[in-house]
Amino acid sequence: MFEYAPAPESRDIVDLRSSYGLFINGEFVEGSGASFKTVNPATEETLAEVATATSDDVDRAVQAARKAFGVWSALPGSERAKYLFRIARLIQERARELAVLESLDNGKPIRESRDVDLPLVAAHFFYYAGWADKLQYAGFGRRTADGQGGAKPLGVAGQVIPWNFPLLMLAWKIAPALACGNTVVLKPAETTPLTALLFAEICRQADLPPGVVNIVTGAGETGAAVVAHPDVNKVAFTGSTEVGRIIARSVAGTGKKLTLELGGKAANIVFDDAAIDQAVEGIVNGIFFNQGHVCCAGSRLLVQESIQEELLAALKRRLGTLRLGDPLDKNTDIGAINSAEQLAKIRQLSDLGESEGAERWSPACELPGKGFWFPPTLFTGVAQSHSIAREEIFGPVLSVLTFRTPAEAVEKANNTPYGLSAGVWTEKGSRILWMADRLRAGVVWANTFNKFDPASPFGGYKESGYGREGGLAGLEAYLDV
Ligand code: TXE
Repeated sequence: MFEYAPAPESRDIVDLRSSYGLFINGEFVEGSGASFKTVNPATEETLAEVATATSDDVDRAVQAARKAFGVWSALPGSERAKYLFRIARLIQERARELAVLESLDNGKPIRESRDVDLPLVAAHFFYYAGWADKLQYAGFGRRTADGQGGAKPLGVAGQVIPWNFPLLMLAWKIAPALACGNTVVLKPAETTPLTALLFAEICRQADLPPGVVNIVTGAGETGAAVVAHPDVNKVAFTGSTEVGRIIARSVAGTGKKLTLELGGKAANIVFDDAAIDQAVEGIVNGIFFNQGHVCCAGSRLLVQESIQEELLAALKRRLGTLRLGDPLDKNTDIGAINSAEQLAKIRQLSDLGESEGAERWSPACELPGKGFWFPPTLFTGVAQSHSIAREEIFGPVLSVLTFRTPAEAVEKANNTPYGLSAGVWTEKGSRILWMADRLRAGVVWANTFNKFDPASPFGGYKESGYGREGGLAGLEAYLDV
């Protein structure tokens, strides 16, 4: 049978250099630490050598940001907006290049980086550009003579981000910080530094004043140096709960403001009156989007007992149609796992699921010989006490549990130390509101999942962290009122 197969997105669009430096004070400079390799997780080939910033390099970056803060914070909001709009437009102009580079470095399907990540990245810069000259209307203090409102920027923001949405997490952090008049030292994750460095080039292209954005690459020690620097006024972190705890402890008592966006173990709850086909699409999107490397992934499926059989049969049929493979192929649904370490964690937790007594199922699926891959996986017969029902796997692994009543669904959904998101599938509007009131989660999606909008605040309850990113609430994290 003839199958339509469009050519893979060409990697030639990316001007990949063999080595990359740090971006400090508007210049690319060498790092003082030993460089590290960033690899393509789909092939294990080295993409580039990247500089490691030592604490001395971080100090230079913070000093540059401190100096730039005087200039940047004194600009009228309308001027800062112009830069942010310019950056947003440049992101749109260079979107294909950024999307291909993101897929190369991260392993995510090009369909996602091109159609989800990049449009959202640009949207965040447009959205916060729009706020830069309207902060006085955002309710942050009263208007002052300079028209900037009674709220003041905090100073230098130290931002540490993860590898699952490298450019989008950068946008979530940098756009609101800059709109409010702060300057930034950002550390991308060590397995995905490349799009942040291309973003640095875009800052230059936009003529952003030197020092307003600084990018320091390296591993956890570089992140820790950013967090610990005494001249950093605000710390924003997205990553593991474990590192979030370390950061919260190290920041305690320093007067630095802190926002944390940590792990999750979200429940996707399907009631017996839900539109089954629609719910199946939402479940698939909820856990297999971005290989399940999503903090708000719907990694626990709670299905009402009476429709369990029907729903699981439909879900298995759908999983059989997912295509795993080359992230640059436009037909690919599931790309590569980001790193060997993450693959080992997914394998270990999945094996544990089996040994604890849950039943494991995957569709027939050939894995490429090289690179880091894991098939879409379903566990049924999962008890709440099982590790796979409690721990964040951060991979394409779904744990299925059942419930009988709405109250039981709420109880099971909330039975987790996390509280980032949840999904509810039902045709009954009143039930959606009833559930949303009771679910301890920062976001509750109804008859959809993984929907994002720059105007909507995002963030967690409980061990998923504190503070909000996005929307008006996202500005609050970068202002003193
Ligand atoms: O995260 P880390 P890892 C979860 C997910 C995943 C697990 C481990 O469950 O399997 O965490 O991933 C920097 N001070 N999430 O090990 O280590 C690090 O260099 C300052 C959920 O990759 O938290 C990177 O830039 N910074 C999550 C960033 O922190 C430090 C996304 C995140 O890395 C540091 C990622 C330190 N002491 C993983 N140690 C989400 N919420 O979306 C490390 N870093």
